[in-house]
Amino acid sequence: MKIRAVELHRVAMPLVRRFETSFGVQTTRDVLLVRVRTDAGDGWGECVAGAEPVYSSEYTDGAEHVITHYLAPALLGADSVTAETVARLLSFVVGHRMAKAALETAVLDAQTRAAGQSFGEYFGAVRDAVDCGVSVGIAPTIDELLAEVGGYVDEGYRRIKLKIKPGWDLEPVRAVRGLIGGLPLQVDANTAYTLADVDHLGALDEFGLLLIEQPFEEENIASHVALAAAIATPVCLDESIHSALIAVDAIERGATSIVNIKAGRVGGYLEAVRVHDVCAELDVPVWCGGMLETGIGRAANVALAAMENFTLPGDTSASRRFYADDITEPFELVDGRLAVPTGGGSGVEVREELLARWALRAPVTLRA
Ligand code: SMG
Ligand code: MG
Repeated sequence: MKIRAVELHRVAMPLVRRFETSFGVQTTRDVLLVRVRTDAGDGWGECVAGAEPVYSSEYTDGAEHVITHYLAPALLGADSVTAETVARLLSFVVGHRMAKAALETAVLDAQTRAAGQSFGEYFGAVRDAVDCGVSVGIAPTIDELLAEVGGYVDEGYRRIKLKIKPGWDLEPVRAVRGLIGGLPLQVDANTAYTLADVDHLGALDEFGLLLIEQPFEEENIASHVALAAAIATPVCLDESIHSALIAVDAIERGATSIVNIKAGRVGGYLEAVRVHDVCAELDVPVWCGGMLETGIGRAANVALAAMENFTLPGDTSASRRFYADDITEPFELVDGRLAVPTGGGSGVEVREELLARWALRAPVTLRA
């Protein structure tokens, strides 16, 4: 395909409720959406970077800058681009995986739409609906936490994930376990602990958690190896896993026995599929992480999560978990599952009137 233009949209999406993690509180999502216009049709991609570099080194303004000045010009200057060649064309830029992923996804969307192939078919999906979990933020009080979790249980979610940090861990986990009985439960620390906390984290063993996600900083594989050897709860890496190569290394070193896959974090859905594949070869189950995606990113995540080795429920919640209205048709939970879109490409359509209404500024169009 020839890429004729890359269009950058910035929209502000209000969250239906505050989302607190160990690194801060979010009340809106400032999102960068990318549309590629090609000779075979258009495609959309979503950049999952946050507004500030507090979760990952990437952030929305930085992603927009690197796309504008480096990544988009490389694609616009190429005679022919396919989803399979995007990573190589962009490899001269170090890192910036979330920015690269947004572009690769847009190209993949255009390409598969033109071919009448769904993302699920392209990825090799084996199911037509995926089991869904929900990620629950740190709440002001235990009572408020229980009210929120109770609502999600009533909606039918098949797994609860609690955000934890020092001072908000054993007590909320005990309370939620009491509320939900045997429903699968896991925790995510977003790097808030250190190796000095190993004994404390071992106290989580009594709650029969599916896993503890990323307790230590992303570069610190060694501390995760030590924790995994010391506690019964399986350790699962999120922030640390930037590629299939790193996943294999972390697994072989004993740092992680379950892997959270986020396409943005690994540079795109093609690498996400490779992470899935290497984990399957090593008998390591995977699940699909979430980055508060709009319907654009959610559609792709649900298709990815339909692959065989995604055996644990993902952070693939319904649109309404974060947004009163979605930028595409909303994803709705049916019996604790989301249906995998079947239309060409991502299978969802961007609602242009909402794009205009929520725009932070006029779209920027980059041409060769
Ligand atoms: O999309 O449901 C979702 C959010 C899931 O908790 C979630 N994501 O570390 O796994 C994680 C966090 C990162 C998002 S906050 C920037
Ligand atoms: Mg996480």
